[in-house]
Amino acid sequence: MKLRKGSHDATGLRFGIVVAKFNKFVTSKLLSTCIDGLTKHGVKADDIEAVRVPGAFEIPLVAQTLAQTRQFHAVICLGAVIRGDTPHFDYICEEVSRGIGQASLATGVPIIFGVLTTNTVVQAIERADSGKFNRGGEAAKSAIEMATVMRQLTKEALPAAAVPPVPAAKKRAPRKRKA
Ligand code: INI
Repeated sequence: MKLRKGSHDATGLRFGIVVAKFNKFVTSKLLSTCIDGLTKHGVKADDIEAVRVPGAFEIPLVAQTLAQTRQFHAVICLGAVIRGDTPHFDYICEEVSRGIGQASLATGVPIIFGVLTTNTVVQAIERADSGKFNRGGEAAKSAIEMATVMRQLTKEALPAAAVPPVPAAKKRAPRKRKA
């Protein structure tokens, strides 16, 4: 059996980051700890490109656009959605999680879900704190692991000639109409 796994050596890899401005007191912490996490594992500052968007709802479109440029080995999404008194929270959470997943599958580029969805401000602060949950640093680690495992899998893809061709559909003779 061959067990595949990513490594934590990110030397030479390039990362895109999408970060929401909404709840900036949390997302700026997520961003700085994420960048620390990447550089700690060998990523050069020049190989990181960050894009700010208004809120979490806007993350998927920019993440997908970054992925489509094929310039990044992985894209990391950072945001903080904090529950309020209305159902707004549920709409944003549903859209951002679905959108990120869909963008990753559509582009084949790992897109990491570093968006906090919490019931309280305190929970969000704790999760962004590098001394506690450190979700920004965790997102960086997941991105490196996914980028390195995907690189292995795609490098070892069979050449096109080795893949059996899909049989062409047989053409039917047109039916004769009854007079
Ligand atoms: N955006 C967030 O990133 N977090 C939130 O908690 C939030 N709340 O609670 O409203 C939020 N709203 C803004 C939203 O993401 C969009 O930017 C806005 O609706 C414009 O499309």
